[in-house]
Amino acid sequence: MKFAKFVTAACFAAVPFMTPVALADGFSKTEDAVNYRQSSFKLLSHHVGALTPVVRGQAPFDAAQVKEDVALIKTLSGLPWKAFGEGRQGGKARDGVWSDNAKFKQLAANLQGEVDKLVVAADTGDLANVRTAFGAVGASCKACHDSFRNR
Ligand code: ASC
Repeated sequence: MKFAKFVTAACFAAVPFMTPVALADGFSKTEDAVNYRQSSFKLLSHHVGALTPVVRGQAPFDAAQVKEDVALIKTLSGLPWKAFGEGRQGGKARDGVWSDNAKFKQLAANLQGEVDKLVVAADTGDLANVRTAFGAVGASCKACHDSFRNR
């Protein structure tokens, strides 16, 4: 084997040993997973919070702005879940996230189902529709917090 080829082969052979131990979720440390999910929840809560005064009639209903917030809620509500993998305990997450994982996943899926309905409601441009769908989204946030989030 030529020297250059040998060096190349040796380098590739070393790759598995150089890669930081990463679980299948793509985070190299649990702290990164906790930061990822907390960051996405924070942004999610910002855009949910932006709609709260609108559905309460305390801020004007701007259908285009609502659609923009709802589109972000749709994207953001899909993000945190991959950061709750095996061994990623931390933050305000209760142990139940892992010990009762089927229920946690069901509640996460419920949220995403209600958000899909909110997208449809926002597309109608009708505040009453948005109000109803938004209420269900909020209820699904709360249902999961009540079971799985420490105060
Ligand atoms: C929010 C927010 C939550 C939910 C929840 C709904 O705006 O930050 O966690 O709504 O309070 O019950």
